[in-house]
Amino acid sequence: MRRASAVPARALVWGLGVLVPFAVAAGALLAAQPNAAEPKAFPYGLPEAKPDRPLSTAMERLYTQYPTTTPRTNELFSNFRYTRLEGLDYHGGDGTVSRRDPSKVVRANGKYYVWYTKRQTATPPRGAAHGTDTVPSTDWDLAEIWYATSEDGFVWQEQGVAVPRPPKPQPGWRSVSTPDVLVWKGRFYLYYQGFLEMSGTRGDDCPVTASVADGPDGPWRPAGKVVVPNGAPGAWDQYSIHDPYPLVYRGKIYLYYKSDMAGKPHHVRAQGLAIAEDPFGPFRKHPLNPVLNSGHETMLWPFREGIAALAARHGHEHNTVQFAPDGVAFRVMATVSLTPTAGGPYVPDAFTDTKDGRGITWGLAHFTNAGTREARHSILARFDCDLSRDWHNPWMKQTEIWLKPEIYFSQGLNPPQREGRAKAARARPASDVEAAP
Ligand code: AAL
Repeated sequence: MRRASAVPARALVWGLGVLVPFAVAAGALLAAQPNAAEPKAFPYGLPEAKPDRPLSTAMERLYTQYPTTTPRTNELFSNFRYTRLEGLDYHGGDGTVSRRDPSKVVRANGKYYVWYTKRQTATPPRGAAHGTDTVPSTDWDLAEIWYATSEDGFVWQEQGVAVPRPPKPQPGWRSVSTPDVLVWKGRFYLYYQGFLEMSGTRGDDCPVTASVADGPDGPWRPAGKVVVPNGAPGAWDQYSIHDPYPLVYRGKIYLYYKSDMAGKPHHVRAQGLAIAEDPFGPFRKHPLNPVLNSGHETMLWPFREGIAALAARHGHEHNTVQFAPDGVAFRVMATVSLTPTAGGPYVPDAFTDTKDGRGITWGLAHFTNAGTREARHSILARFDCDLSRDWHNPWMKQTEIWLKPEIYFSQGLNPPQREGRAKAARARPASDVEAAP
């Protein structure tokens, strides 16, 4: 081996000049290479199929809980758009006329039909303490069930009373309210709350009764008996059976309903299922009731081989759309906002015993805070949505709703709350940062 001193200086410099930058570059390259042990990052572009790799709880949920990876393509996610109805008069908004809790919309005789609670009283509601035979305690007290029709779903003509209050002691003598419709073997059935006492006396307690007719225009013959009874003493639905909502599913009548299993002051609403082979019962309550742990007024529709539901207003899962492949095991499929209250959707396959539910695109709902505080009453309104497998409107698949600042400020603190927070803010120790280690 020749001694170094023998290596000409230039060759050495040349050698170093090549090797060093190469070594530096190789080092940088190596440093940039993900350390072989480092797992590759989650891929850009959100793959449709669940990647075969360790996933965070949130990404695991994205691929296992929801029907699609984004709300944009989720048939069970939608915005809700609202339209004021034309054709219904509210007596100048003085609180003596109120329409609320619309049924599902049914298409028959070439037009759309809807049934609802109508209160026409000398005064607006005055609370249970002031309720009398003519003064209502609540907005749905001393009420009847009326109906309206429409050619297009926007302009409605009130047709008259469908179910008046029956004589005492029949269920509903105090008030009949919150109807929903079933079509079974060619006949029409209305299910509704039948009050046997003034709402607010103990709670909003009532069972459900029903009426039948050969056509949507009646005449309606009351069952004259309780059809969906309250639960046994101690049961979650012992006091109230509300918002009866029948669908035809698996060859039977699947009637969903709401109950309140805690009462004042906290009220815990949940929804149950009662099944029958005959419209006037007996209805068997599902042993797993309640089948929905959230929501208020019931709103459901056949979807694929199962049943979908909107749970609005109350509970951990309020403002969610849920799906049960068997009509019982509901899971959250989407989070939604500005949801319709007491939604009565137009469900073309509600009574066809479909195994392939197509979904919904519109319906009626109510606003219960119309008028001034002294003249409080409810109005019906139309909602449009895209919870359909046959209709795709990207405009209805936006997760952001830009409401005017005034809407947020209208939900502001009341003066005592603001004063309390200002006082607490001033009372805090002079600084939080000193505390920082
Ligand atoms: C509605 C419904 C039922 C209640 C009352 C009138 O939202 O849940 O009908 O009894 O409120």
